[in-house]
Amino acid sequence: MFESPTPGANVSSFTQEVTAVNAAVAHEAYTGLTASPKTLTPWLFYDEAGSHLFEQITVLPEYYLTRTERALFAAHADEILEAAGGVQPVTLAELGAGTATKTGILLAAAVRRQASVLYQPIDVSETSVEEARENIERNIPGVVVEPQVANYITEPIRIERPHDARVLALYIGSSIGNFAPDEAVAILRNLRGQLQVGDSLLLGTDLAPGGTHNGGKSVASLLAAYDDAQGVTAAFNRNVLVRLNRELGTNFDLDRFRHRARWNPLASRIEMHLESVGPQTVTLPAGAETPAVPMRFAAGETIHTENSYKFTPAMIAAMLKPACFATSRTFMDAQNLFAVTLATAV
Ligand code: AVJ
Repeated sequence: MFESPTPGANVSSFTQEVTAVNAAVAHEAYTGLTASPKTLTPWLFYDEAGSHLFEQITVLPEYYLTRTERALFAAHADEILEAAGGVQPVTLAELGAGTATKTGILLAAAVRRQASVLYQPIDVSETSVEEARENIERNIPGVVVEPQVANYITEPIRIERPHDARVLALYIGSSIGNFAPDEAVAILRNLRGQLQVGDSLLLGTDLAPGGTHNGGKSVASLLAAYDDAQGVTAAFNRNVLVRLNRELGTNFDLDRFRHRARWNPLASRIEMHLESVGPQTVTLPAGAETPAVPMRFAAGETIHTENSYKFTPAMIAAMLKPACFATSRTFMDAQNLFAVTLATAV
């Protein structure tokens, strides 16, 4: 899904990076939009405007995920660090760190236990990890930040281990929810390859509605989190079309695609779609190696833009086990909306 393009030779690294991103966007759009059913991959959401819209989503009243996870970190940070480190110092490494806003709670707990903490944020976005470095180093003295720019899906990652330290790897924010079960296991296995027996993983997952583990979440409230009253999530979803219009020269008419959030109970996931309001044709212009393609949409036909998997405790265990992790503690809020699982590499 996250295939990395081969950048051309003899270009500056800036041009090379921009060219590589453009090629990846073109590749994803071409393959996804000529497939049946039509799909786009969720990483396409996160251009500058989309990243800003996502930040707005995290503070919406309907979007309980971010604030619930943050409260779990605040309540259990010391216990998490104690379990991960024991008598040893810890280093924290984070997949998909972004700007690392929630991680500060855990890093603050780590510097209470040891004089200096190495924090290794790993993210595809260089600007995000640089922002993370500035925020963290300014606000939490004692933390040394070593950012790594890498796509952890397609590229190898490298986690450094200062002498005697335990690694506490973070994969939080329900980021793993964007991936199908087999892809999720592959990501955790890749991470596990950098860890030693006894190191830890802290995994943040959104919980499924219903079920015995869950009292407080209805399908209706889950759907509201992905179709908010202010329309921020709708704008976030449609922004992918804005991006394709700008970067690839497609001619999507934004008024003719509706935001749809659906609960798929069999797959245990929220699906986001963009639904064509009537029959229409959109042109995907010719690319370097692809001809111009007319994309025909029937009335009601959708582009499937995102999956957001919702987990039961059994699903979390089933994902960790084949990646050689064993659950040591699970933290949930009083309403069982969100789970933070601390697992040990075995
Ligand atoms: C960033 C993948 C965790 O699935 O909740 C928010 C993205 N999509 N609203 C999620 C998202 C629509 C978010 N993740």
